[in-house]
Formats: sequence, C-alpha cells, structure tokens
Amino acid sequence: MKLYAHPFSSYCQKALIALYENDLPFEFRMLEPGDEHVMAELEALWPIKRFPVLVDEGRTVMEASIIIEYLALHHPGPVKLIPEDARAALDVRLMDRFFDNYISTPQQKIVIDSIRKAENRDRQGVAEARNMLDTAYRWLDGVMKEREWAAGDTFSLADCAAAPDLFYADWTHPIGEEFPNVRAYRQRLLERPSFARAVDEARPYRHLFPLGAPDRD
Ligand SMILES: N[C@@H](CCC(=O)N[C@@H](CS)C(=O)NCC(=O)O)C(=O)O
Repeated sequence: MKLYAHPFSSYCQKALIALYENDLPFEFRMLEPGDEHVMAELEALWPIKRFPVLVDEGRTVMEASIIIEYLALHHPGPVKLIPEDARAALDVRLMDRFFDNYISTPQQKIVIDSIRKAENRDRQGVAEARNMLDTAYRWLDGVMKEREWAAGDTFSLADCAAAPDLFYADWTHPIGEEFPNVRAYRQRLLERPSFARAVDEARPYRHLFPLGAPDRD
C-alpha cells in the first residue's frame, strides 16, 4: 500500500492511527510542499487534491474515514476499528462525523482565515466557527462523562478522528476548564501509542502551524 500524506496533517494522522493500530505495512508518499512530482501523482489520482489518499493493488481510496473502512474490510487486524455489529457501527460513524464536521471543520476555518490577507478575512465566519467549537465541546463533555472512548469502551474509527481533531482544536480554540471530560479524553488520546507515534512524527513540522504551536503536547 502507498499512502499519500503529510505527517502534520490532521486527516493524514487519522489514517495513520488506523495503519499503526494494526501494524500494517505501507509506503509513505510524502506530500512535501513544493515537491511537484508527488503532487502531480496525487492530482492524477484525485483531482480534488485533498489528502490522505491510499493506493492498494491498483485501487485508489480517498477520504480518511473511507480509508479506515477500506482497511477494516481488506486488511483486517486484531484491532477492530469498525464494530461488526451494525448498530454499534452506526454509533461509531456518528461520532466520526461529529469530530470531522463540528470540530475539525470550524478549527480549519479559523486557521485558514488566519493566513488570508487582512482585507480578505471573514470575521463573521470565524466568530461562527468559534461558537460552533464551544457548542461542540459542551455537547462532547456531556457525552464523554460516561465514556472512555468516543463511542464507548472500545477504541474505534471515531477515536482515529477525535485524536488529531481535538489536538489541533485545542491549539486553535482552547478547550476550557469547564470541559474536564473533553480535556481528559484528549489526554487519553495523546497517550494512545498509535497517536503518540503520529504526534512524534509530526513534531519537526510544528513551525508550519499558522497560529504558532504552543509549547506543550
Ligand atoms: N474530507 C477529507 C479532508 C482532507 C483534508 O482536508 N486534508 C487536508 C490536509 S489536513 C488537505 O488536503 N489540505 C490541502 C488543501 O486543502 O489543498 C478527508 O476526510 O480525508
């Protein structure tokens, strides 16, 4: 398998966690900014040019959630990231969508806005994104009161999403002390070996974080 990715990208880390959880071998096709050759390979595979993208036996698989679903189907390992029970799998997929849509999307909005020219900034959009993050943190805090992992007792696809999404969300719009269950969950994720490895591999790129990476994690 080949994974087109960058170690500092949250969606790439999401896929990497799944690969690391089951110790799956793959070739890392590094999307170095300015490396036209690998970028052209990516564009030929997926003109949308969002990553990660996985290539396996001639099949191209896009979207981090679908990559994880694909791995569960075609390269199953001891760690089952998608429950076999369809009802339990629905809960996992809901939480996966929650993290990407209501944590990662507003987080990226704030970061992307910060690198625009001052005259092109979207103040209302950024305020709405911050509001969404506060609402999402509050809802999640109630959910995580009773749970170790995002969908219950077992580490899943939803935790692969949550780990990088909450990691960068806290750097962008800090998770306040009024959300102790979210903070504790983020800490548990940081201690999970698969994510700890992804965080360590991304450490050399922290200077790329547009808002300035905090001196922690
Ligand atoms: N919906 C995609 C999102 C992927 C995504 O936004 N990736 C970012 C990196 S974290 C990216 O490709 N950025 C490059 C760009 O926007 O041109 C997924 O779930 O995989």
